[in-house]
Amino acid sequence: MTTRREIIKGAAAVIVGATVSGAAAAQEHKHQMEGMSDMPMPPPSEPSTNIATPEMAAPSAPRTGGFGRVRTLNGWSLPWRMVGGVKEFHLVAEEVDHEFSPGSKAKCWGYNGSTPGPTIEAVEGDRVRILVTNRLGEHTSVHWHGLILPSGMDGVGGMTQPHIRPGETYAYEFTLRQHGTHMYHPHADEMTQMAYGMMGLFIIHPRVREAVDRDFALLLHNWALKPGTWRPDPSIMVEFDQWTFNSKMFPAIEPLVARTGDRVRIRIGNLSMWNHPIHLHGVQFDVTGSDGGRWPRERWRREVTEIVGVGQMRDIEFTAVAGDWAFHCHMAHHTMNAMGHGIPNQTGVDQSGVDARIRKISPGFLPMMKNGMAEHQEHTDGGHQGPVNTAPMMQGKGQFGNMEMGGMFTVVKVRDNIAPGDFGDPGWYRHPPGTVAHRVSDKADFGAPVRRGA
Ligand SMILES: [Cu+2]
Repeated sequence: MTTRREIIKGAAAVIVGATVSGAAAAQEHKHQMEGMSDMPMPPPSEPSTNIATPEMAAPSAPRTGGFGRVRTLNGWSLPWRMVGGVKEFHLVAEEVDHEFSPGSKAKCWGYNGSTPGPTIEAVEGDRVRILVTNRLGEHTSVHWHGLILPSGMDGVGGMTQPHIRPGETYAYEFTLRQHGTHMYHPHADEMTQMAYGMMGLFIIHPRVREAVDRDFALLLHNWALKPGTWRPDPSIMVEFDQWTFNSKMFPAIEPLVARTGDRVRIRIGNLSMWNHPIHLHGVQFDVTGSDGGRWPRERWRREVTEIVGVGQMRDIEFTAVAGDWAFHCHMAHHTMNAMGHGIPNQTGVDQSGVDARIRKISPGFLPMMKNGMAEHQEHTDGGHQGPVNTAPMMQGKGQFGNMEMGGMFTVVKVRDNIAPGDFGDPGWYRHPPGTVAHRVSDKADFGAPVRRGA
């Protein structure tokens, strides 16, 4: 039986330059990736060439690295090392302490200290070996979603392989015979393990580099983290209350930063329990690929919203236009954080007098919704306490006021002066004079609009 110490040593050996702590490793490699994300792909003739840090280049050190070509929002790419001509990765299935956004934390499950797990990046033609160490309390397996491989490497626990029991490490090994955007996730107690956050992206680059300047990737997911609890409920089938890009919800999702004129790709995978119509403001994007790889150009479609079905991948591409552009799921409840869904509708209800009586039973009761729900953000921003460990339903401050968003929402921020490889938040867009919607009257009877029935 492998001891815990041996497992930790094994994991540390492949995560070069990081501590044995998974969370610290994630942080370390996030920083590495920030400097590496725009580095060139290896030339086609040398598909195994790495981007090496100085310690990686030391003669005695194994050849180790990761591409960091893809910017996994709020995430990271898994380093690898060459072992006898095989690109070897090491995933560790384990419990992680996760923060969805400030005010909402949970015990989740993931890989190598994060949910989603690190992105695996490789090149078409690579021979890859993926070690999977199980540090959970129950067995697991990993299914390589969308990859063409031998049946026995497909990761269906009990069917194509024995389950990976707690403490065990299994090796998956196959040659990558395709390129495109793919995923990995357990195929053992799948409902529970995915509900707790076990999933990751598996991106295979073509041998000839694609003309893309910025390459973002994210996984869509949903969670049932009931107010006042610290562990998602895997039994929930429909009534989720947290909606995430890479296990983060607005305002904790990082912006997608690009330079004006950049060709931008966003790779979107869905391992949630709902289909999500993903919408981008400001441009018509091309849908350029799916789980089936990059489509021939004649199959590209111009869209502004693309439904990413459960278990599907979609790649979208566009040429960046200066501005701040909302990027979100178009299911309006999916751009909210935790909220109750079964409450009576109070809009238009005169609650005067009732509030004082309710406060006798429930001190602190605040009547809401008479004129809509926007006041919710004012209340919570003003210090009105909701349930413990529950992110306010709507959040976010823009340069003109409350954004009243949550969940699957972030901003594509395009500026003229962004340096290659710079993904830092540039702040809010400075609109050219005369290009912002503005008030022309504060009288409700202004003008002579045509109104039915008036
Ligand atoms: Cu959605």
